[in-house]
Amino acid sequence: MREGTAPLIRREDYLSPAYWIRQVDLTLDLDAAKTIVASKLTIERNGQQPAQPLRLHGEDLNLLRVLVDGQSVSFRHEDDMLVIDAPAADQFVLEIRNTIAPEKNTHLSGLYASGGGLYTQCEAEGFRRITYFLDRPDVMAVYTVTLRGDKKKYPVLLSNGNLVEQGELDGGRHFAKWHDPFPKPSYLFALVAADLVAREQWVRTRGGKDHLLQIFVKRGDLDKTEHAMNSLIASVVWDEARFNLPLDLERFMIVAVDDFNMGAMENKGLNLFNTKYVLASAATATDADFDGIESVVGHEYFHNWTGNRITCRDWFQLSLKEGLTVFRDQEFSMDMAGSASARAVCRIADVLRLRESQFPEDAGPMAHPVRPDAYQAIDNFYTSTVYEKGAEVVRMMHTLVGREGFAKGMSLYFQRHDGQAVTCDDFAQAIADANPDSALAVNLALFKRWYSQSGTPHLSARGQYDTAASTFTLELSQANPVTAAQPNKLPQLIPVAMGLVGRHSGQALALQLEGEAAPSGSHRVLVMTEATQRFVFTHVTEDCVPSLLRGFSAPVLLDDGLTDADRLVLLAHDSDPFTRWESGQKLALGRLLTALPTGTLELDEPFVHAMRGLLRDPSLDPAFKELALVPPSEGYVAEQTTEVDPQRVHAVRESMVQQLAARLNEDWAWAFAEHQVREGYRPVAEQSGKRALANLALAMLVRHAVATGDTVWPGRAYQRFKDASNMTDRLGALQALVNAHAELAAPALERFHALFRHEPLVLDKWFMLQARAPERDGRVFAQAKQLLKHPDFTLGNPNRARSLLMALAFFNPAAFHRADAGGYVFWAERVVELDAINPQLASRFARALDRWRHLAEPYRSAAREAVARVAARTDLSSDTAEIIHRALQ
Ligand code: 0A1
Ligand code: ZN
Repeated sequence: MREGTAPLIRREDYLSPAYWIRQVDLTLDLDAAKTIVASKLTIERNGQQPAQPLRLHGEDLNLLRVLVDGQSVSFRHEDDMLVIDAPAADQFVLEIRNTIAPEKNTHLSGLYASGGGLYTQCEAEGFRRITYFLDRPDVMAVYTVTLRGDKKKYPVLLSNGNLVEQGELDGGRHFAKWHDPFPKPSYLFALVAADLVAREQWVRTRGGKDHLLQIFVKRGDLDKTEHAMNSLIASVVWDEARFNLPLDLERFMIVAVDDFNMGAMENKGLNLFNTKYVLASAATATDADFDGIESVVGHEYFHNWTGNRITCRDWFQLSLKEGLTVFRDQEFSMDMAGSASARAVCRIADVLRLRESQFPEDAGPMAHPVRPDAYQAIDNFYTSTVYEKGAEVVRMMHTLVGREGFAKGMSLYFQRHDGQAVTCDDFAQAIADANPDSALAVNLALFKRWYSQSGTPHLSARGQYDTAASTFTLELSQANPVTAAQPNKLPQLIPVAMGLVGRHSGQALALQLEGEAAPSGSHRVLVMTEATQRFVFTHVTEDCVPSLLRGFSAPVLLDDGLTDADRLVLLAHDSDPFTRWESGQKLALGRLLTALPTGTLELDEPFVHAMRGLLRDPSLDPAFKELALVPPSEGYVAEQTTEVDPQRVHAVRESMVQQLAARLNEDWAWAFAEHQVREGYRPVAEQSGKRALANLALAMLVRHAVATGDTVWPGRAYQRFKDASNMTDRLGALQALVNAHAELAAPALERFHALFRHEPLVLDKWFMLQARAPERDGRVFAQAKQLLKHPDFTLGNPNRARSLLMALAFFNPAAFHRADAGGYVFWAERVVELDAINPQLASRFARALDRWRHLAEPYRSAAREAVARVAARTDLSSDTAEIIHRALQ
């Protein structure tokens, strides 16, 4: 259905529903061509709302029958709603019978077919594509579900909760009946009917109860489920240990499916996962894939409490569950990583993700607060603002009340709201009330501007050391930029974790603020509540460099006013690994930005020396070094400029990488040799750090060799590619060849394809690697266009579509933003093509050009034209129309 002009839904218009649905009894006769849905709903009028007709959501349904208390009633359709006029009683039973066609459902929302099986996706508004319902998260019901289907095609029949009955039916069919005792919103409903096998594991929780964990996959994939199962067990243990939240279900199931719009889905007791976040073996998955599985398995499992037991009152509160659950999965990954240094590496990776996607979002036409005020299509608000910035908001609360205080706040939150559908305000209130003396509680209204104001605050800091007075004065000021739909901004509460590092000694100095009787350690959190504030540190015995925003204590853009010399002090001595890493990034960023106007860059010796020092420093972790030695991405550099010339940014950054490759050539050779993992593959931080640094070193060595006409390192890379015993090394070597445009890249790519042509997730990597290669003379773009026609390419599978389209448009600016506008033509065609198949995916892809205004000419005009061309179409889905029209506003 095309609905480009769907109305705007506003947060301030929230009203509780006119009716509650208390019980749902569903029977589905499953068939890919035509599934019959019989639904029996126990409904109660909500006395708080005036009497009115019952309006149920429905989309793409074929209605057969409606009965109220067993009697036919009159009904009508209004837009997408089924309207039944004033049912007589305050309580009644509504019976509906309708059919749906799963095999025609290419949106992958509702009930759809994938690889011979049937699967559901109901968040946010997919349940209405199965049957008529009050499809909103504050309507919570107890579900009993009977599934009937062909036993050969669908030997496994799953739904939420507990299996209460199963048996045979006539004609080679069978049935299974499931009951979920927990009232839940319709978006958490799920069913699966497919030919699957399961890895199973019993676990005992602290209360002494045994629970069954199951991971269902296609036959042949069982050997790739060990890591997911380990991650699930670790998640169960962690949530109980860290937050006292036990598994509340007799069985917890994960099902992997090839065709899936997102990463995974937390349906109560029956999580559905994109195969990408379940299947892994050393031969087919990289270290990053293993980490991704751990974090997504954790994320979905943690939703069982933060999202399912306590859910959202309305979709504007999405960050209530998503921000909190991302925070929880980030903490989980850090705790799993172990050492302080491995934790810091996790934190840096999280911050990179936030800055690369959320900061640009917050500066463009899609800018919205963590708790949005209005939307046309809710699917468009599963954004990095709601998720990643939302997690930062929770992290700031954690910083302000401390680890113990936060745990207390979480207990209070569950004590107050378990079983309810609530708001972001309810969450913040619980954390504050559990910590009445904290800076959070004292400034709660101010703090909550993080929920209501969009845009990334700019924090600027200037420090001054007074030798005579032995004081260090730090002046902080914030500016909150105007963003889409929010012209007036107020100051926000910004926690600034900081320390002072002695300029000569490199020591962490004791911190004592004016008026304080004694120093309080060498690390503290300054709480900024005004537009400008001054902090005077006394008894400062030495000139010093401020180390600010440690651990990235707030999601802001920091202008620290530091010199290169200051940054070198922090890079060498700061006890906070995040600030240390950031100092190196800022040294590189400064050079890139200075070089942009001319397009030429000549690296200075102090910088090269510092980078060499980092690489050779025996006290640093290899994973940290890898992060520190990769210059800021093209996207991040572009973000720091007002008019982006993507080709210029690319040229300058490439030049920096090339010079680092040349000038540290011997050091890279050393690093490659020193960081080989000799023992068997294990996806642990200690090994993966070495592999990451060795792969970076190899990439640098091959780059330099190709530039100088040397064939030794490309040859070695090819050999390593062939002989690798794990995917991380194999892909690393292949990437080194492809990214350097080495002659051996083509045979290596061919060989890789032949080796893995039956492994869909590995083929995705093959597409992605080619789409993300550094552009040279338009070759990468030409190749990407070619790949569209490859027999293994399809727009029907989201992972495959993403691995080519998103990789090119979001992660390869120089290949995408072409002076001849070829990239934009490609984009417009694909948006339209994809929109007819899968609007959710299309609208995500459409966002690749939502910031066309930020581009320099000639890109800007050409991009605008492409966006306008798509906007002129009258057949866009409401998802895509919303993105396109916002982009032009
Ligand atoms: N709640 C899931 C994400 C998700 C959202 C929407 C989906 O379909 C449109 C699917 C999954 C999570 O946060 O993991
Ligand atoms: Zn989530």
